[in-house]
Amino acid sequence: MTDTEMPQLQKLMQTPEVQNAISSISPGLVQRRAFRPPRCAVFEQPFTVLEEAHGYRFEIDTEARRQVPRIIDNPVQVVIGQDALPDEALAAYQRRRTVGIVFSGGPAPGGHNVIAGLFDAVKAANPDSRIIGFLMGPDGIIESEYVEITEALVDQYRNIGGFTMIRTGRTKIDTPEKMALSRQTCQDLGLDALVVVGGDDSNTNAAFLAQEMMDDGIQVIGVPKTIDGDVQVRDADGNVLCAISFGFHSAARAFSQDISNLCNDCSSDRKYWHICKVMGRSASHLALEVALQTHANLTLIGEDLADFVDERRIQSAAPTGDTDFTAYGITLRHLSRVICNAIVRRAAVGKNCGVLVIPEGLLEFINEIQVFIIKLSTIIADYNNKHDVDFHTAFPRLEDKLEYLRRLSKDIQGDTNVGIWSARDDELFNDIPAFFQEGLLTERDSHGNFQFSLVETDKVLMGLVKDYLTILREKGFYKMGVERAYYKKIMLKGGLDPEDYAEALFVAPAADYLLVKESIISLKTLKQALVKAGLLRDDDVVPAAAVKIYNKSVPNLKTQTHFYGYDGRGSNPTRFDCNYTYNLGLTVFSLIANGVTGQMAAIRNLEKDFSEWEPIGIPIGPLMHLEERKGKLSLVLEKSLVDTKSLAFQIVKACREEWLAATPGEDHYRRPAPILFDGHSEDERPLTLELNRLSL
Ligand code: FBP
Repeated sequence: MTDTEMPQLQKLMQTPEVQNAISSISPGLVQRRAFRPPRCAVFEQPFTVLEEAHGYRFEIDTEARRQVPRIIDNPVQVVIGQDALPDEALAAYQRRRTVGIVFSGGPAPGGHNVIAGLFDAVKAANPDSRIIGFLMGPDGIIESEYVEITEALVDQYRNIGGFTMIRTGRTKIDTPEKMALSRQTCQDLGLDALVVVGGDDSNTNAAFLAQEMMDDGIQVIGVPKTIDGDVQVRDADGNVLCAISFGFHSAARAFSQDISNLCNDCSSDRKYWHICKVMGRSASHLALEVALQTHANLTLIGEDLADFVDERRIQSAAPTGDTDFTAYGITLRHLSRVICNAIVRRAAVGKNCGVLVIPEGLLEFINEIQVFIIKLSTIIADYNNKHDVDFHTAFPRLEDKLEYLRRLSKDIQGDTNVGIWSARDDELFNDIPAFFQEGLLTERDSHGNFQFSLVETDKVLMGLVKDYLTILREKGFYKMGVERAYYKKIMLKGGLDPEDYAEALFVAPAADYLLVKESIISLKTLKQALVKAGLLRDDDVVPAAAVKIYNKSVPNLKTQTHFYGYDGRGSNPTRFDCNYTYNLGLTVFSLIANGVTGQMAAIRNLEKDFSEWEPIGIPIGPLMHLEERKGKLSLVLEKSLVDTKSLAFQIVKACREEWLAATPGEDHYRRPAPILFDGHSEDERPLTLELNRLSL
């Protein structure tokens, strides 16, 4: 740019048109910020009280009763709207409060609206009340890092995705020191209540904090967050209290939009299989919703694979009267065969393309891998408990880690974990590719969870798929089907009789898509087939048209891998999540104002119309049970996995064949609308909820 052009550019940049184009305040942002979610009917009244909801039953873990005795007998409570309160109750309701709030774990769309709902309710009850936002997750509580949440701050983030306002972190308040520091911060700030917005681990933390801070008069309330959708609450009789955690719908819709675009792309040029790994650390809820939203050609559901029974193995063991236990549960190899089958069948009808959805937590449902994950988690946790330096610092390189495992298997480590890692484990582990070994040895998160997002599950699986497809191609079982009309055109153009050649070339010469015979796997075998059929002599050259048809039948699998996770986690919330989270914020205040602690705010009837939504408080203590974490049993909230008996799953299963579309003609993709904020094209709620409601 010349010196004379520079001032001109600067002048131009000041014009409203350019300013408008480069402003970070987009029209969509303005619209989102201005939106005020509707309130559940009970919040239309100025006050609320809590009523015990009878008829719910929990099976309480004895360890939970021992560790959180003061909140374990909390009941389920329903929020009821009131026009007026008796004087004493009114004073308690409206008293000046300081409420702290923290985000914990991964972001989930809608988090800002929890703050907005809480802020609006707190300020409506008493404009002098304060809200403190702890920064960077639980670390903010431990280290007393916080901001005061003001109206201007709330207005900046209404209906906006991310946890940007106060950010988040994964630290767990899991030691007496961290608990003491957290308690000190809450006391120093004069908190009346602390709100923990998080998933299973964070709500577990909330329960312990509630127990610990009861004597300080500090109430602790949890909020069910996670895009994974695995925080769902039912009582012991299966009655639904919380159908889904917030953030799930928005993330699923964001993933579905992108995956639907891939369906459009791949059915246009028919040259790629798109391999889409979709977040969801353990449960496959997101993959299931994506399947319903997009009708991708093949969606794997971890929970379904865990139920797999290899009938052939059972039958072959039957005559001996033995049970072949290896028949239960799927292996990686077998799973790769399932994928190959889909690819081969679509290829046979000319579809050298497709969309495969893999849930991030898939490996947890594959027997042989799950065993490795559990064993390695125990070994790493045990090492960390016994040594000053942690496992990953002590053994930074993969070779060092493998050497440690080798020594362990040979009983020369002087460690108590001898026996966990056998010579056979070592042998099997050494058989897998280095990148996968690294993945399985990867650092566990602060809760001791295996970090599935760091493992290239798709790469492991597709490696096996490609190897097996090569074998199938060499054996002549994997071919591209050639369209009959195309075949005819090429042969006639080459001066050959299509009917004569069809008999020699194809398995079923009358079909719409013609499959070249298994024995024809090269130009040499093509010539042999034509000679055998009397169409050529030994010294003839294979006609160009026949070569062209043969080449057309040779498959060439090209894949593109995609990971859908962080993008959806950061997406703007759908209207469902905006409404859900804002009302969760209002519910949190009702629980606080009515003096309870150790409860999780929730909305009952999420699967129904908004007019039927009912804000409730769910006791956290009874939801806790013992699970293996960091090599020992710990109390945590039970994760909800996909129920393979649920209607949503059964419908996906029933549609599998149709969505695979291994038939001539169009695929059956569904095109979900983008996450719109107004208009009527948006789904009212997750399709999973919509369907499961029908079986409730
Ligand atoms: P939360 O359970 O904390 O909401 O997070 C879930 C999740 O989004 C998983 O789907 C994913 O495996 C994980 O977070 C990734 O975590 P990180 O942010 O540590 O990479």
